Amino acid sequence: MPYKKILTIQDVSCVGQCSLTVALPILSASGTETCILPSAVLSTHTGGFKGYTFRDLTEDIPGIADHWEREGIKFDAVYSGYLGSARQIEYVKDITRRLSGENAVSIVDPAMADNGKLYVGFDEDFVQAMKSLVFSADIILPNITEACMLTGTEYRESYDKAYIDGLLDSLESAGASTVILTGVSYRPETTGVLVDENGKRSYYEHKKISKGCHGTGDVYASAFAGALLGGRTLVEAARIAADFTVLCIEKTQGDPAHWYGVKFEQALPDYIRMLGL
Ligand code: PXL
Repeated sequence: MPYKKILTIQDVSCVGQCSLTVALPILSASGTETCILPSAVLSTHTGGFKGYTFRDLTEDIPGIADHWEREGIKFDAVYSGYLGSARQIEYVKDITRRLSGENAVSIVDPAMADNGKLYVGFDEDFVQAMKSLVFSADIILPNITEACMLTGTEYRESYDKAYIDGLLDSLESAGASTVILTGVSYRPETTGVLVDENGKRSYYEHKKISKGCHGTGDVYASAFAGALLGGRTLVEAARIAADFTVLCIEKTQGDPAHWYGVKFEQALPDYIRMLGL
């Protein structure tokens, strides 16, 4: 099994099971050396808690990157998630350019919106800045809302295959190469993921348990990145990540007190088994 080194750049939400507190354990469990660059520290995520703290770490990023460059550190993958500002987006592009090793892959989860709405704190300028990162990446993992915002497509609650094909066409014409479009649901009882590899499309349909669980986008993207770096194909990695995410939701449903995230820790042994480790 390959031993790859990934850098993941996203915030630390101390409580809430998203971003780095999800990415680091999942990527490590995949057998991948996981380096982190925290873009901000929040007391909790912004999706439902009130009065959270936010410490912006943008100022620290250039010095950290310069140090890594002086040390000759290179990564096999750079994976970014939730970012706090347009300036951070520029830094992610710069780091990807300077610190990617040979054949490195850049993975961008444009974590900024869901269910037709931007997350708290984001605006249209941020969406514009995110476009430059997304359309220069090797692999992107938007949900339908994010794909709409990145392409100026009208968001629809219900849609058909033609709408999704049009969305993927728009992403491709804007410069996307490989797209993993999450949360594509053609039937009420199922959802799925559409993998578009330079126009070659395949759909993996799976059980839909509940709508819009917090942090599942981060769980999905991290499990996907770990499987990919562990040597799985794009389609295999997309399926493993979907099966793992469903399991995480199943382990959480039925516990209304746990509304803020999923109990992914309890499914990590299954993830490791899915990877054949
Ligand atoms: O899961 C995405 C995410 C990451 N980080 C923070 C968030 C969110 C979603 O709301 O608020 C701080």
